[in-house]
Amino acid sequence: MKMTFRWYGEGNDSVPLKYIRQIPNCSGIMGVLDQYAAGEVWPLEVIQDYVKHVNSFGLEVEVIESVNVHEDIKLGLPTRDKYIENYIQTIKNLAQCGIKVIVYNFMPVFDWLRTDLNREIEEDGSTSLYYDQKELEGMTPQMLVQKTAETSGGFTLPGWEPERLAELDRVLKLYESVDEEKLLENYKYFLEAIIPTCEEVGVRMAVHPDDPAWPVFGIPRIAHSKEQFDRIVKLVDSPANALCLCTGSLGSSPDNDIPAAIRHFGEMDRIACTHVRNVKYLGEKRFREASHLSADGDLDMFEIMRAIYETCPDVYIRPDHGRMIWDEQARAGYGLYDRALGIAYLNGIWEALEKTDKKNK
Ligand SMILES: [Mn+2]
Repeated sequence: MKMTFRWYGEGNDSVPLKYIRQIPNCSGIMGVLDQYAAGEVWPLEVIQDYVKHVNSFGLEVEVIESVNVHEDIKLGLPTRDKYIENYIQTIKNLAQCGIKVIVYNFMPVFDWLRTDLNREIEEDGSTSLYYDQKELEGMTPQMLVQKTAETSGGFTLPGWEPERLAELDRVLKLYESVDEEKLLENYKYFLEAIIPTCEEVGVRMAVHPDDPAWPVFGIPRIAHSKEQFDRIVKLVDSPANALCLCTGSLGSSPDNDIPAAIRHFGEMDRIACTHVRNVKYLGEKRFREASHLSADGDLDMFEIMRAIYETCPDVYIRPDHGRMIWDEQARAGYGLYDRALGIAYLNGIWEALEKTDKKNK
């Protein structure tokens, strides 16, 4: 496995690359260039400079996240072909700079959603991201957008790009005529167009699960269960059509057995990268994010790491989110301290797996 850390770019992240390099076993970052709106081409020279800069700190960039899919592609509008062409050009440019995996999602309108970004955990006074379906039902999408922006501490949030949300009313209206089957059909069209290029240039597409793992605001969502991912990997049958298995997103629903899902798709060679974190269930469709420790949440991190170790040991891993601890000021979920603790813990599990494995041979 390759342990990595998400980084938002110079001037856009509270965590310097130098600190990331100092986390034990962390060999690279999962990067993002969020100055480009969905549908725009990421220029080759800009990616080259970015990779060179990260490399100069002794870190690799082999995974890029949030190459966002334009809504017109998800909606299946006639204008989609132009945006798909741009997407293909971005794939080629990224591949030329040594990128091996592109993380994206096919969630309409909204990416991940929370009803509170800074929920205090009573036991220890730390804060974490929190979701309550009942609270969400009392809000319009516009209200949630406003609340998220107001409580983000001035940091940009992935999936909450201003240009995407400025169009909220218009786009929500367009989705009234798109159901799950139609969305899947549009998804297939997109994958059929891009996967041949991915195969040619050696890039794997890694789709991120819906978060939370159920539909919200009546908008269709098609990527939050093992059954749905089985359909997705079959849309185009290629190792380049793969998953970013995010344990916390899929795990927001207790119906999903995460170690079993890892084993299933790991054995099929369809997991290109993983986000590993824990969640704590607080009730029906109500949860908060927890520290990585199994005992602090409801996911069994040992079984998760064992499933990775046994079925896709070469995968890229990053701690997904962390709590905000020790009074750190950072982008919600993306502070240094708790994510670094998460890596140390996951490293420990991995070492135990490796050493017991050798003993048993
Ligand atoms: Mn994730």
